[in-house]
Amino acid sequence: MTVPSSTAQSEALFARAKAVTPGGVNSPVRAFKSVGGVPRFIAEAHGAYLTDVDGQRYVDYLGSWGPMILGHDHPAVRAAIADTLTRGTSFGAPSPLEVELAELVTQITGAGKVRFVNSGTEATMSALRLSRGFTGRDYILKFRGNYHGHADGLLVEAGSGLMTNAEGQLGAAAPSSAGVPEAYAHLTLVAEYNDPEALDALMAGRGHEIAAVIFEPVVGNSGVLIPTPEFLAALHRVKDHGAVLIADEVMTGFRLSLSGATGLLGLRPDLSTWGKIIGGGLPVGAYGGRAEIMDYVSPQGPVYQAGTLSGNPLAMAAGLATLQQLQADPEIYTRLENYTTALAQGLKAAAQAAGVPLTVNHIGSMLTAFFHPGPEIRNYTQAAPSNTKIFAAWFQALLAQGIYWAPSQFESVFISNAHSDAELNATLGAAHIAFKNVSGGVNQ
Ligand code: HOZ
Repeated sequence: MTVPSSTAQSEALFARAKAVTPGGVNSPVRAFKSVGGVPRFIAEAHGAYLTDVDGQRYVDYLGSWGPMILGHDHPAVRAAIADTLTRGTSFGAPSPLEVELAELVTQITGAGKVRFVNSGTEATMSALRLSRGFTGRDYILKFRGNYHGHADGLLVEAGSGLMTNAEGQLGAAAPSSAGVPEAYAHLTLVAEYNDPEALDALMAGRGHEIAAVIFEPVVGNSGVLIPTPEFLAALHRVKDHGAVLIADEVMTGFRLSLSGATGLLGLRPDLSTWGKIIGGGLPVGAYGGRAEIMDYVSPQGPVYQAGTLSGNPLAMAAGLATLQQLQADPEIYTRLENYTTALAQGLKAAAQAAGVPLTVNHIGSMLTAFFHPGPEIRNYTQAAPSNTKIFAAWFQALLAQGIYWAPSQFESVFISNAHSDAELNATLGAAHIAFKNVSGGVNQ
């Protein structure tokens, strides 16, 4: 695939953006700080492709960081939004589509009740307040390198953009962000992911103080990390201590299976949080689970949470259309997995041929290629020493060949149903060249 080399329009927009927006972006990883170069400003997206403002076309592996499981501009989603648009855009009063989406989400996930919000951050923040209100306890427990959005108490040893600081160096301290009071961070306990003994020990000592244990059932924010069965069993044991178990399915929900990681891995969380796919590319988050806990939410119960645009009809329409498409064609998940497995195998073979150490973690339609010899990467501590410099060079080599990978070593890529053999072959051909390009730097 050939790509014209101009980035002039993106450069001009980035310069304008930097004058009026911190770092020129509305979410940090988009600025390409850890990979260098000019962030591409996107003009449009269709199917498996992004087109930037300079007219360059890329096979898209961001999928808007997860929501676009059907591919961009899916006809059914576009039609649902267009139809809803003819009746208004926001009412500030209940409307039919939010009932319909809530019925579908509870039916698919088995949640007793669900509340819609506008982002994954709002969902996790609200689920934690609810857990504190329900249990009367103050502490929460999260896992090192898991990322649950940017609420104060969750920016403690967090993953995603917090794994690479401005210089592209690893930076993990507790708290992970300026502006988070120590007093808030103090209420967040942190354990290592995939360490059941450490979790059991922590719960044995402090379980009676802990309102909630929140976790990514498959981690996407330290790169992809897959839980062991032993760790999942230990997670379920936290309920014996009266803590609310919260599965953060913002990335994995409706992606790893129709019923998310919960369905795929046989999880039994008390509460779950969703985002991304549930809004079909429009801003929606949600939290839900056991009805006796959810009934603590206002106006039924004493835990307050509200939102002007919550249940927005356009967003509900996009989410509903997306979930209906997924429900109607369960084979989608097999196709996504087959593509991802072939991608993983092809990347490993190309890296090996070029002499580049690589460990690929993948599950369903999520994948991270760690520039790390492995043999396995199961937690943040193991992922952190990955070679971010070689990753950056490899990312740029892919981009120059029309492949838009996630611009950070510590993120997942997301495959969509619009990705076909043509995109797979183009990607592996480009990756082969990219691995050769970077192989000289491996031992430096
Ligand atoms: N924090 C997101 C990835 N884990 C990136 C969000 C965005 O830039 O859109």
